[in-house]
Amino acid sequence: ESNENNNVRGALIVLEGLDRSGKTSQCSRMHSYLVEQGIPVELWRFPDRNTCVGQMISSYLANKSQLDDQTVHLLFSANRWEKRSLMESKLKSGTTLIVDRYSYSGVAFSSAKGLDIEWCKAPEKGLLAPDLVLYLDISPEEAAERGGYGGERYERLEFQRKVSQQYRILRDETWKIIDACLPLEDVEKRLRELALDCITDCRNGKSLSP
Ligand code: DGP
Ligand code: NA
Ligand code: NA
Repeated sequence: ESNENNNVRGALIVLEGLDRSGKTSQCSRMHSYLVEQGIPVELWRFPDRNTCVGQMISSYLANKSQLDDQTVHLLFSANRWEKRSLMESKLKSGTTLIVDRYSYSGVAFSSAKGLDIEWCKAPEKGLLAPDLVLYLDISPEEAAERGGYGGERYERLEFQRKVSQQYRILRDETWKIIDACLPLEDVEKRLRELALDCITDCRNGKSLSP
């Protein structure tokens, strides 16, 4: 009843964390749960490897092509920009988006290579701001012990340590930090609660910010 224009919108919910933090499986669990609750929701991820830009990124990550750090940074950003208008229309039409990685990954991974952090942030400006950032917190050492680093370019302990430091610089008081080493079900439950609260706030008229 609080929404006079009937413009109930979906929530933009982002999950971030190191490789092997459990993000991807938690995203899909959250997605299934929200579907069961009858909430209009889609599961997205970045990089989106399905687009032409995404295929360039994928080949770079697989070490099948070489690109300099600035170039690949801008490709990751372009990959988010190419989905921006679809993202906006989904949210405005009431669909909640669960997004596995977003601009924070962009800045954390590239600045971990030594690129200037402000330079890294610049191309992300103007993308839609998330309503909720959920950070799955795990030390690089614990993540590495989980095994199954897939062999992609960034999946090395030394580099993940640097990424972890950059995430620390980026995080602010609005982020929700979840201990990724708790039992899977506890992590899942906490994420659900936070997501449901956020979806409710958005339905009650919290506006979409650039
Ligand atoms: P994923 O598909 O979530 O495993 O991501 C692939 C790898 O790419 C992973 O190591 C994280 C990294 N990554 C994700 N987004 C970005 C980005 O925007 N910029 C950079 N440099 N790396 C990213
Ligand atoms: Na990965
Ligand atoms: Na992942």
